[in-house]
Amino acid sequence: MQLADKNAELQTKILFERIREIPNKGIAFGQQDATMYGINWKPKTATSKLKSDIKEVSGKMPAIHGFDLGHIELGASSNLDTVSFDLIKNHVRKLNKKGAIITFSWHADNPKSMGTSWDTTSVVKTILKGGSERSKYESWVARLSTFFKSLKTSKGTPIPVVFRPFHEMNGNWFWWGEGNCTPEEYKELWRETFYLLKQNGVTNLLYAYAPNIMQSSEEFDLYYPGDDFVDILGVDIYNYGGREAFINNIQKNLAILKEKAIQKNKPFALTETGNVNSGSEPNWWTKSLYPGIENSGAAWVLLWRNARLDHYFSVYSEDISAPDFKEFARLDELLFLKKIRKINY
Ligand code: BMA
Repeated sequence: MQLADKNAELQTKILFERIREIPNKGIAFGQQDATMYGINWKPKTATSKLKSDIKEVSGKMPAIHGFDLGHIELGASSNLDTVSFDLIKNHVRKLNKKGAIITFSWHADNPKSMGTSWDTTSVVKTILKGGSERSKYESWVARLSTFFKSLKTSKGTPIPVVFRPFHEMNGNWFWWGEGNCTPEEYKELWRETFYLLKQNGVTNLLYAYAPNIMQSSEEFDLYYPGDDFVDILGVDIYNYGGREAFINNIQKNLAILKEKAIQKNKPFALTETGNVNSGSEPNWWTKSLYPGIENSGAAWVLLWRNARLDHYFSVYSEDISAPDFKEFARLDELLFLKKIRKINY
């Protein structure tokens, strides 16, 4: 099986094979920023032992760890959520050593207006080859590349990671999203960014393409940059429409991904999810999330971040869903760090 990056490091190829093996064992559990902060805590120092709300509740560390690179493009020292990039690197190194799998999203600012990712000022065309903001965009990808190349073990071996840029493109909220550029421009943005990363010597990435909830399999194809530019298929789904709709959406969307994944011979994952009504659904884990992902063939499920009490998507020790999470985490199908480590690490 060829990766999108034909010059990928051996470590990158091994990571891909590990990911492909996961569905034969179960589904890996992940969270965004799991070790960076949680409800009412932050790591004290860079040398503190890794902590996570998930572990506090269940005794188990997530297997998949997501981080965001928004503002790396600006040369900033911390990301859009004020998480330090040095601390991210430190945790990536520690987590990689424990056998965890790392995935990065990129909430990049709008290169034209310099507003946030959610600033939908028309911009994609201007950063493609020949566009007025091209040189700025190239300098942004250069900074991104420097970051990826700096991910190394203490012995200097490259740390392979998943990169999931320009996500939820079938929604209209990001500058790279639906209505803010054409599907052709989107695909070109993806491919040109891929080539820039390669030109800059980045060889430790698996590329993940992840729309938001899809109504049809055509919606997946509309923005898909092509089999030669993607390694992992994903989808982001939250429970805005209530329990039944959430379960149906996950089942339907993972079935779409599974069909594509078989055709393309690539793994797939629920790359973002979370309870938007956290704090009010005691049995969300076993009665909402699990029925959606059970036996789906997905490699992982990644819960979004536990930022603060009015913005958290999973569970913490005092949470109403904590007892249910313990039950969920005990299911044989759910794979946490120790089990993932055993998969060819
Ligand atoms: C979003 C929210 C934002 C955050 C962004 C990147 O979905 O959680 O608060 O800035 O992700 O982490």
